[in-house]
Amino acid sequence: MSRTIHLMNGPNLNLLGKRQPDVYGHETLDDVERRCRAVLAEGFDLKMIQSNHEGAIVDAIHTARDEAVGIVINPGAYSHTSIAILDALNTFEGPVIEVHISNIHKRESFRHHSYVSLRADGVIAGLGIDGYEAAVRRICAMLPA
Ligand code: CA2
Repeated sequence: MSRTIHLMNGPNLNLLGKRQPDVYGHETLDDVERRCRAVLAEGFDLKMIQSNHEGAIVDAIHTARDEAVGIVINPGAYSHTSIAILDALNTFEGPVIEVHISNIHKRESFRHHSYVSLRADGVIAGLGIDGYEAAVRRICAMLPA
């Protein structure tokens, strides 16, 4: 039976590839899913989740407690505000990698701090959507057969 990695995206990331290409590029969340599936190690599967709602992301993390072996998460703007998402991730036992498409440290100061980073085993920022692929590869490597 395959082991499932949950790839979660927070608010406004459904617009990826459709607005602000100067900041977030031209590729869509469907492209992210296709590229991440292509780098999955043998025996792993991927489930994509996107929500614009904080509570729905908390619920998705609770579901991941039963279904997922690892989480890749771009919490979007909730990275900088959400203790609820941090608390939920603290109940998850597997590896967690936080991804930001843009380099949050080169942007406004309110983006420099992420609550989620307090839990993340790794943080990737500024690699565009390549960062998601790197995170999926890393989670597979952290969970050998
Ligand atoms: O760089 C990232 O991945 C962010 O998590 C993206 C968030 C932002 O609030 C974080 O500070 C950094 C915003 C996501 C907005 O996504 C859009 C995508 C395309 C068009 C418009 C918004």
